[in-house]
Amino acid sequence: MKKLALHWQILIGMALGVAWGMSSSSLGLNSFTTDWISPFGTIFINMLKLIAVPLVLVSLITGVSSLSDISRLSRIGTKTIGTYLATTVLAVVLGLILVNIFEPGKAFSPEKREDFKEQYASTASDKSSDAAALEQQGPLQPLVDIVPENLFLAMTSNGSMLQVIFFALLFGIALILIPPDKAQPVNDFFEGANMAILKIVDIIMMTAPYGVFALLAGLVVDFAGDDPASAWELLMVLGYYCIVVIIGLALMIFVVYPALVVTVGKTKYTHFLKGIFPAQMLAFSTSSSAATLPATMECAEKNLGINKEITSFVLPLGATVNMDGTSLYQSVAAVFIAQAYGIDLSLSAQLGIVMTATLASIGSAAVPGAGIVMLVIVLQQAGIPIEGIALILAPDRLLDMLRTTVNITGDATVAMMVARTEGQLHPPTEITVR
Ligand code: DAS
Repeated sequence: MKKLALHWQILIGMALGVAWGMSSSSLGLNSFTTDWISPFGTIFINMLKLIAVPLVLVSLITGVSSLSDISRLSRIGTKTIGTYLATTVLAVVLGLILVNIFEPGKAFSPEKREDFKEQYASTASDKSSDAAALEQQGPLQPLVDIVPENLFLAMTSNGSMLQVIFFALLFGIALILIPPDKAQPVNDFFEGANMAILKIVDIIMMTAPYGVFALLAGLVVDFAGDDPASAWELLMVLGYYCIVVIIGLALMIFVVYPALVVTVGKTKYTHFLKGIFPAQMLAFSTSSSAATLPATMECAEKNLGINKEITSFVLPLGATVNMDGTSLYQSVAAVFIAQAYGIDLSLSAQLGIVMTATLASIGSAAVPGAGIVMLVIVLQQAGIPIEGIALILAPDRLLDMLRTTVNITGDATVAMMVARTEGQLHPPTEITVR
């Protein structure tokens, strides 16, 4: 019998987890669930936390050092990287605006939010007191804190992910600047390490159906206790949270990208959407920008008429470092969790999220579930309890399909913009550009 695709397995694990959690209290299985099922959810979250630092370190070093040929394509390279960064920051800011307007995390009842706060009081209070302490140290302290004094300390669980990212960027740039014959062996090592770590992400994601089942069963039992009715509250609030993310992703697809494709790309958006649609469908079903890359390139060349020398540079780079959907999702998810735990993030903390979510999405691998792994970095940096990931893991797979679709649409948008401004568009075979 054909094996079910991973995301369907995860959705089934999710549904079974909720069903188990909802029936557990009426079957008197709450303590069994807490003692014998929930730990597997904790193991799953610990594996995500385990892989986050090595993933950031290696994928950023590999990503930055692979930009070495950009120095030769400096004009196109600068334009591409600059536009990628601009659309990513725009996506994060859009996410922050939406999550602060709709406040999905505050939809939990006050007593539930108190529960969350008590359950993780130690984590929340340590972190928020750190953040408070940070506030008192002066305006440039967040900048000072980006530079680690000890890389290995930065990589510990109390460390700062931004410090790891800072080192990775520095190391990648250094690799570009040293003689190519000296850099090559190091690049080869990190290429191999990157592949190995992505394989670990694959393995972790293979346990996802079981991890999500255990997490959700435990979450519903913790949340509902002996009152199954309040489990509905959890589902309703999660539904609200998903709607906020989906509104943000839809605004990217139907407002931000059209504005860029029409004004800079000088192309009708209906033509653009029709041209990129096959790749969007593949992104939706695979949840992987990397797996969709060949289709994105073919749609860009054949349907949108973008020359190969643009697509062969802009799209592979975009699939690796440009994840607008992921960065928007991370900013919404981070603030949603903070709201649920009653942590009011100051403006500077939210601006910190802009920086971390942008960098985290650059470091996110183009594989299923990468966005949730990198969310650990955004939470850690903002002092938000990482255990909050359990709250949002449930719908993550569906949201991953949607944000991956936005990710590749963003890549194609930038390719269209760069091609138009470089005069690198040819009349496509199937559809004429008006
Ligand atoms: N699935 C990732 C991608 O391939 C995005 C994510 O996990 O957020 O783009």
